[in-house]
Amino acid sequence: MAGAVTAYIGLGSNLDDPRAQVEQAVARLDRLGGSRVAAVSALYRNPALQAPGVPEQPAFINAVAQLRTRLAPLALLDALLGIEAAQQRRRDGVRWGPRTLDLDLLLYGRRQVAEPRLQVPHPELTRRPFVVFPLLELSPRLELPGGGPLSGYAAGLDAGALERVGTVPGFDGAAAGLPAP
Ligand code: A4P
Ligand code: MG
Repeated sequence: MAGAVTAYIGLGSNLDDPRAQVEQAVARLDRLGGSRVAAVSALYRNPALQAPGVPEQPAFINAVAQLRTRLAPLALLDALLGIEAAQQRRRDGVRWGPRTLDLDLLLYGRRQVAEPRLQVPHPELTRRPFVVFPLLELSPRLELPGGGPLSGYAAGLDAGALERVGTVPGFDGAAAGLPAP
C-alpha cells in the first residue's frame, strides 16, 4: 500500500464474549478506509491490571494488530473510537473498569505524538506485558521512537500471567514480512 505507515493497535476486552469482541474489532480495523490489517498476534488471556480503587473484574483477552494505514494519527484515533462505539463501549464506568472493547494506538511508524487527545507511543506501552509480548511476537526487533529496542523492556516484565488462547481466524500471527516502521 503506497504511502502507508505501519501502526500497532492494542486490543482488549473483558466483557460480553471478549474473544468475539476482539475478533470483530480486527475485522473492523481491516475494513477501515486506507488501511489493512497485515498481522495479528495470538490472543492472550490475562488478569486485569491491579490498581488502587479499581474493583475486581474479569480477565481480559488482549492482542496486538499490525495495521498498514494511510490515515493520519488523529484520524486513526477517531476511527478507533468509532469502532469502540460500534461495539457498545460505555464510558460511564470507572476508569480502568471492565469494558467490551478498548483500542489503543500503541505506535505509528516512528512518529512521536504529544497532543491533548493523543500520545504516541502509548504512555503505558512498555509497562504492560499484554502489550510488550504480543508486539515482540509481531516484530522481534521493533525499535521505540526515542526509546530503543522494545526487547529491552521485556526482561523486567512477567510473561507468566499471559495465557495464549488461540489466534484470530484469518490472521494467524505471521507478520507479512513487512519492513520495520
Ligand atoms: N488517548 C491518548 N493517547 C491515546 C492512544 N495512544 N491510544 C486518549 C488511544 N487513546 C489515547 O481513553 C481515553 C482517551 O485517551 C481517548 O479518548 C484518547 O483521546 P479511554 O480508553 O477511554 O480511557 P480509559 O480506558 O478510561 O483509561 P485508560 O488509561 O486509557 O485505560 P487503558 O490504558 O486503556 O487501560 N488489564 C488487562 N489485563 N488488559 C487490558 O487491556 N486495560 C485497561 C484499560 C486496564 N486493565 C487492563 C487492560
Ligand atoms: Mg484506552
